[in-house]
Amino acid sequence: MNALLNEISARLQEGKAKAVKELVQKALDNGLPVKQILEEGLLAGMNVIGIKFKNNEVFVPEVLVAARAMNHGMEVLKPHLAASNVKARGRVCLGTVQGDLHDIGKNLVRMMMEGRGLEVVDLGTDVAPETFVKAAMEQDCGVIACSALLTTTMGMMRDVVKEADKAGIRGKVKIMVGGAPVTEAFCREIGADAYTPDAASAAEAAAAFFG
Ligand code: B1M
Repeated sequence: MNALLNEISARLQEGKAKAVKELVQKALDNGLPVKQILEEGLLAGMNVIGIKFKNNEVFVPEVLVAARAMNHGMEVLKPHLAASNVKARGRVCLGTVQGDLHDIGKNLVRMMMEGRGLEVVDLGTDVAPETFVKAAMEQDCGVIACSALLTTTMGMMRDVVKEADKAGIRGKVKIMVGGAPVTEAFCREIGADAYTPDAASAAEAAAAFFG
């Protein structure tokens, strides 16, 4: 692989935002294809962070600085993406369920998903079931991803599934659930499509839904 791309990936993993930004610019100046810089530089680095996070080799602060470095690199790359016809791998509508204001885990899920090349429509916290479904329909999302941290709010996920059923979108929109009190058994009980225990697995599962 190109040494410059390796360097982007390595600096990103170290969370060196300024260096990543400069290296991405250098790669563009050297005429490297935008898609290659994205996939073999930025996304490759985030992928390593995702794997290490899942294996408890790095923790939340390292993920946050790596994601910040990726965003800096993306700032440079973004204007060139549209021009070179590089499209997101899929679009996910993400939020913390109604009544719940916890967003640290949800934000990690977003970073990992973006690190996998997915576009994320972040609805924030305290998101009503109808809002998830409306946003998914209006913004053509293939996945609705719900986070909950409270035993008192995780039940809202059942309503998201019901709303999606009612709107007749279950054939084309997958529903993913996660957060500390959520389990695989709960996911099956409410008829959601996937439960994942952490942000990296959530990104992996969402990417798999898009093939
Ligand atoms: Co709250 N809180 N909190 N809190 N809080 C917990 C969750 C709690 C376990 C603390 C405790 O009592 N030991 C408890 C819940 C008990 C329960 O229901 N079983 C609790 C409570 C009770 C409350 C309040 C009700 C307290 C009160 O006011 N009496 C209140 C509720 C407010 C509300 O939401 N309506 C409340 C408020 C708050 C703060 C605002 C102060 C703050 C949130 C700040 C914020 O998020 N911006 C807060 C915090 C920080 C916590 C703790 C300390 C940390 C949560 C966290 O961010 N963890 C938490 C106790 C604890 O966990 N030690 C606690 C780190 C984060 C990375 O983990 O979000 O689990 P987590 O995400 C993980 C996975 O769960 C997964 O990926 C991440 C890791 O990769 N994941 C997904 C998350 N979403 C996913 C979605 C997926 C897949 C994976 O697919 C879609």
